[in-house]
Amino acid sequence: MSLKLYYLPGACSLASHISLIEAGVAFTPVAVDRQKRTSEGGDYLAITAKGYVPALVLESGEVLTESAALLPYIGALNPAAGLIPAAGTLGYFRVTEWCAYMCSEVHKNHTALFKPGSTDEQKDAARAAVLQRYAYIESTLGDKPYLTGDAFTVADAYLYVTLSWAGRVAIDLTSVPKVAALFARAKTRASVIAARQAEGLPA
Ligand SMILES: N[C@@H](CCC(=O)N[C@@H](CS)C(=O)NCC(=O)O)C(=O)O
Repeated sequence: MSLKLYYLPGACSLASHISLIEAGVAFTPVAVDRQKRTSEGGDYLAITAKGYVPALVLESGEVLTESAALLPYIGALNPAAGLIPAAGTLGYFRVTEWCAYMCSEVHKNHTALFKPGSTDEQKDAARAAVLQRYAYIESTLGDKPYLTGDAFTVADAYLYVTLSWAGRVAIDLTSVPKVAALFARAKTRASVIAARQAEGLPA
């Protein structure tokens, strides 16, 4: 059995989708809808009782969830792709540090922006919190094209995805030009273009 990625088009699972393509490993993408039905006609809750994407079914049949774990796992599938340094090195933990930051600080601060019924005050507070996290990233980038240097890592895939939501949730990236440049750079990667196409997203 090859790897299987369960995704919701354009959601955080897009980072795993991009990373699997970057890693060059064989996998099958399976869409999940808001009613928790899979494009294979199954019940997504039977794959993971968590109900949310992403979930990666491994060759053993075990299921791995949580982007902060999944992305380093995918990166480690093919060390030659350079998506994460060797496990146990400081470089490895730098990338996992960024994955954790992306998940708990950037991604989760979007919640009010996507939740039906959020008030304007809640949305404004969420935008300010996300922009404050992007400002931190801006302050660390220097001349680096990506978060940790020249290499596009799994953490950059996650950052690309949250940045791809910015227009939709009215987050203005003008004050973070290096972050906006990273987004523009990531957008042109073959993996990003292919994953978006596979998920039926606009180019
Ligand atoms: N802690 C999870 C959160 C994943 C998550 O928030 N997934 C969202 C999409 S970005 C989702 O599946 N939402 C649909 C739902 O919860 O029903 C992770 O980091 O992977």
